[in-house]
Amino acid sequence: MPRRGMGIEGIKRRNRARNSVFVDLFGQPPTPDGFQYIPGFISEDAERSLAHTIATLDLKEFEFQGFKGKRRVVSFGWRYEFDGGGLTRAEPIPDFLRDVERSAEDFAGLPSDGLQQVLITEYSPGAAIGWHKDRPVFGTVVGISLLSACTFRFRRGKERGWDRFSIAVEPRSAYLLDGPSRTEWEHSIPSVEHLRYSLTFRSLKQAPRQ
Ligand SMILES: O=C(O)CCC(=O)C(=O)O
Repeated sequence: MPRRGMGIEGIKRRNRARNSVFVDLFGQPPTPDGFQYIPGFISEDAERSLAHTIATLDLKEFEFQGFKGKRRVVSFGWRYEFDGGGLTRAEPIPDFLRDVERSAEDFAGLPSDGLQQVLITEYSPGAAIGWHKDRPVFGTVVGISLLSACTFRFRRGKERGWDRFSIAVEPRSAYLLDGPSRTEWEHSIPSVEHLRYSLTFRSLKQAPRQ
C-alpha cells in the first residue's frame, strides 16, 4: 500500500537526513528520538477506500472515566477500557485494514501480525486529543492519517518547563512512535479544522490477561 519507489527504508533514511539538516539550518528543537514521519504513505485511492469503509463503522464517543470526548472511536484486535477494564479482546482486525496493517508493520520493522491492535479515531471539526502517553501495555505505535492534516505536538518535562516539538501531519502520511518518543514524550493534537480519521496500530508489550 505505501507508494512504490525508494521503499520504506529509503524514505526513513531521507527523513533522518532532512531532519538533521532542518535542525542545523534553523536551530529547531530536534525530533524526539524514535519518532519517524513518512508523507504519502498511502495512495489517494487507498485513502478514499479506507475512509469510505470507516464511515460505515459503528464508532462510539471516546469515554474516559465517565467523561465523553468529542472524538469517536472503534478498536479492533484489542481495546483498552479506561474505566478499569484495561486491555480486553475486541473484534479481530477486519480484512479491509490488512494491507495497511502490513505496511505499518514494515514501517515499524515488525513481523506480520506484530501490530495486534488498531484504534480508528474520527475527529470531527473541533475535536482534539489532550496530552498523554499511550498505555504501557502497548509498545510501538504507527499512526496513519486520512482526509485532513493536523498538528502533532510533543512535550517532555525538563527541570524547568518543557522540551517541545511539533509537526504538521498530512493526510495519507504515517508516523512511528518508538523509543523515547513513545515512552518519554507526551503527545497531543489540538482541535482539527476538518474531518480527520486516524488509524493507530499498536503492538502489545505485556502478555494479555485473556
Ligand atoms: O490521531 C492520532 O494520530 C493520535 C491518536 C492518539 O494519540 C491516541 O489514540 O492515543
